Amino acid sequence: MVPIAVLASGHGTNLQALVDAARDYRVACVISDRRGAGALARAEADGIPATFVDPAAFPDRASFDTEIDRLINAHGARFVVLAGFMRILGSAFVHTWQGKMVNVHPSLLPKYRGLDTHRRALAAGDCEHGASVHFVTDELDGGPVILQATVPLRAGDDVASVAARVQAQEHRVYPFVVQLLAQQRVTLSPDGVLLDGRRIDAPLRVDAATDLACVAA
Ligand code: NHR
Ligand code: GAR
Repeated sequence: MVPIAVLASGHGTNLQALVDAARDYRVACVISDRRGAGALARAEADGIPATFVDPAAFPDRASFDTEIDRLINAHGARFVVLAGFMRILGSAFVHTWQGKMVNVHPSLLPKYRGLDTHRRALAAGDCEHGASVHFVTDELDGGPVILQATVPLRAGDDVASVAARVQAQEHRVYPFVVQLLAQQRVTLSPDGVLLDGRRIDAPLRVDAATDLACVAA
């Protein structure tokens, strides 16, 4: 089983989904930049080493990143999976893990990079929204997208109803993509994202009704 590191700042529902669906990978460690993050408690409950790394304890961002990198390696992790991780990582760290680090972002990228995505999609009157799983590069929320899960936006929706609908899809597709990474079926090349060695021209696209077994069959 391929060891992965999960970086999380929040409740850790994506971490939980990753743990519960693990097959060819295993969560070797959880690292958080927030003391008391739900993700740390969930990890401990599952017997996974969990570490809070206090950004305030480091003189600059680069030395914080170096400590994260040390922990990841100490646990033998081969992939870094950002799951609601809210701290921007510097270019040295990103280059070290290029092609081995992914993020789930709550929008249909390239729409709504950055924060507060659900409010922005609602304010724009979009009828479709969703989540994207992408390789992490220096360009914030700008790395090559592997897969997108779409959800409808409906009259009467608010940020909470949309967040719940998007997160239900995140919990389904993120473990699926991490499984493909662990199997080395999805890789990053200079040409872009490869699936089974062939370049995908556009992100894989699914919705709640899609049978994921058919996506990369
Ligand atoms: N790091 C790099 N280099 N590239 C990416 O694409 C990254 C990244 C680190 C995190 C997740 C991302 C998201 O899914 C992510 C992608 C935090 C911020 C942010 O502004 C932006 C994007 C993401 C995560 N963080 C502030 C900071 O100064 C802090 C904001 C806060 O604490 O509320 O680090 O959306
Ligand atoms: C997820 O919805 C994820 O897409 C989002 O935060 C949530 C984390 O939930 N990520 C970001 O906003 C990154 N900036 P979780 O802690 O329950 O997995």
